[in-house]
Amino acid sequence: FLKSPKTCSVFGVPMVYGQPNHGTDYGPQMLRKFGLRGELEELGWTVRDNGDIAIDPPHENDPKPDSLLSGKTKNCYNVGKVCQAVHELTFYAASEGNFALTLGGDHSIGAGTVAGILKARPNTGVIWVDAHADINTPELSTSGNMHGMPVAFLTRLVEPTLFPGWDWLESTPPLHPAQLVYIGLRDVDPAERKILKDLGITCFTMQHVDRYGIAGVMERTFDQLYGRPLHCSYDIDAVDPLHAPSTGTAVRGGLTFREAHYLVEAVSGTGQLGSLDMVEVNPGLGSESENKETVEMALALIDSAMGSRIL
Ligand code: HAR
Ligand code: MN
Ligand code: MN
Ligand code: MN
Repeated sequence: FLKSPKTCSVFGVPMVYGQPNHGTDYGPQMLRKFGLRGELEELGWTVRDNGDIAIDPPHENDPKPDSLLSGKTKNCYNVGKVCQAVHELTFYAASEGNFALTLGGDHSIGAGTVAGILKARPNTGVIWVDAHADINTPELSTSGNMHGMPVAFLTRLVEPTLFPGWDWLESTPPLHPAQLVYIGLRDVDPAERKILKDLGITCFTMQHVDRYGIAGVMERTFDQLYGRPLHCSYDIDAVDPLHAPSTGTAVRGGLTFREAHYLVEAVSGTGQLGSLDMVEVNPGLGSESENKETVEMALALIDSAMGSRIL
């Protein structure tokens, strides 16, 4: 499904409004500054970098969600409109036979990247790599932060038309639970636990990584998603904060340096990866050396996902 010569469309989405911290908007420019294009070209990709998309800040006149259902969905309209723009970009890139690489920005944009990919490649399997499940519904979320909700929108646990800025989502195929696998979970809200169980979504938590090893987890992931094009949505907070400290919701006990890499090496090895998000890198948090370490980690993971090999 990817054309040759292999071409990578790059989209920067400097999104911050899905969570409370400044700084995720510096993710795309830092990844570029640390050498993204050169790395991709070295790996044989033709790179089409589309720059950063413009993001309008939330405005007091933005339509507000219905108060009962979704009143605490922070920046609902703004996040919805950005996701709409993002879905048009990934849809277009995928329709052209390009690899779609999206640089965040916070993880709310995952609703846009995945929706666009599903529109172009409806049977895509999604590997959501994260410490968190990001499947809170607006009603159940205790924070109201939309970076904790993209999977609830994708799986239609919420009705898009009830949320200002989200009606476009109806024009995209829903993400079926069988198309989704989580890896790296270790901070899941009680309400999310029930959702994951009720929908029967495959979750490889850090405990499963301990039990099966990362190789065993990846084998099981590919058994389930066999034959599908793959999309990997990589939240850098899946990685242990020892190696990726500059992120908004760091949780101890994450993927080691090698586990984090093996995961994307294995995904790349299937030859089925058609799109990737790298999100939640926040150069505004932590010391300068922590920023550098986190950006370098994200870049190295992108490299491995895009075909970098040890031998
Ligand atoms: N579950 C919490 C919430 O809904 C925190 C999850 C969001 N954190 C992230 N996303 N970085 O993966 O607010
Ligand atoms: Mn190199
Ligand atoms: Mn996330
Ligand atoms: Mn997370």
